[in-house]
Amino acid sequence: MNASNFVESVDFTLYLILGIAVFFLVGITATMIYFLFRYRKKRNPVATNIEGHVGLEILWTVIPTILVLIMFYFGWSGYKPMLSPPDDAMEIEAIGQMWKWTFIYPDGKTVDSLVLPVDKPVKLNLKSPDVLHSLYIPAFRIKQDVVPGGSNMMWFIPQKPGKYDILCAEYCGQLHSYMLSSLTVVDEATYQTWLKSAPDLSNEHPGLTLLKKNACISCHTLDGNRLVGPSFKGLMGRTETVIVDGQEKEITVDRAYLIESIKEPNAAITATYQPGLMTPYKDILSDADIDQIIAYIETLK
Ligand code: HEC
Ligand SMILES: [Cu+2]
Repeated sequence: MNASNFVESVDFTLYLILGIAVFFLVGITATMIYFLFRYRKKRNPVATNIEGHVGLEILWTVIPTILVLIMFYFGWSGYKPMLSPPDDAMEIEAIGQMWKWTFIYPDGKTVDSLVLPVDKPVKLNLKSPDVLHSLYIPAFRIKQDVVPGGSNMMWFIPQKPGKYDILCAEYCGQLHSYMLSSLTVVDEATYQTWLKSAPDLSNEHPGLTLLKKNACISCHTLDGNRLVGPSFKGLMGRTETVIVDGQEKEITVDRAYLIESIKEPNAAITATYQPGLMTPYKDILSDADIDQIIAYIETLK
């Protein structure tokens, strides 16, 4: 059994095109080598001026046209079903953001790697709050751009239990490679158990949960190390240089500054860091969420 319902048609088309390409590579190379010997100077001392050959020209126009149309036929008939998900497909939001995938199930369960039941059609609604990403599941032979402001989707039927890679196939900045995730296909019963199991967050600070959920920690560390953005460790109360409208300014990090930095990161750019990388979270995080995050940052002394 194939990993997904699209493996067969995509692989067939690939091998068909590869087969035709190899056939011509070998055929043309062999003919060239044969001509090299057959028409070398010793055997063919006077060059022949060939004016053209209507029959041959028709032949090498018609045959490649037919071959290209055959490739198109299989390419198109394999691609077309990818555009029409069945009505009973389970719909999951798939959010690609710098640099993390987030999947939201119909019941609100939010995870960073997919678990799906075998033999059930699934439709992923692809969203990006920042830049262009591309959701790619190589084993399933599917890939689709995730366009900010757009509403692309992809669908498939997982057919074989197992664990498969999910990648971002569109270079989306420094930590693009962090967008490696996974898709685990399990039987229905295991899936139902998994769906009901809530991750144990009892000991986790709600602010930390938010930092994880919103992928803040793909750019900010909690341990003092510099990543794409400044570390959250010891951030509250720190004196730092920020750039406001091109002017350097010394500030002491306080609540108001943190709120502004999260809502409007480009209002004041922390010196030595790149502007424009962090998404403004003013429409993404509620004030209560931001309160939790700041409360957590305060604990990182
Ligand atoms: C794509 C990378 C990226 C993500 C994701 C990101 N940030 Fe940032 N952040 C930056 C960069 C780069 C800076 C420094 C430049 C600036 O001030 O805008 C920064 C600055 C900050 C600052 C100011 C730090 C200082 O030392 O002045 C805070 C606070 C902050 N981010 C919080 C967050 C929170 C909270 C989230 C998640 C909701 C988040 N960031 C997500 C890249 C990111
Ligand atoms: Cu990406």
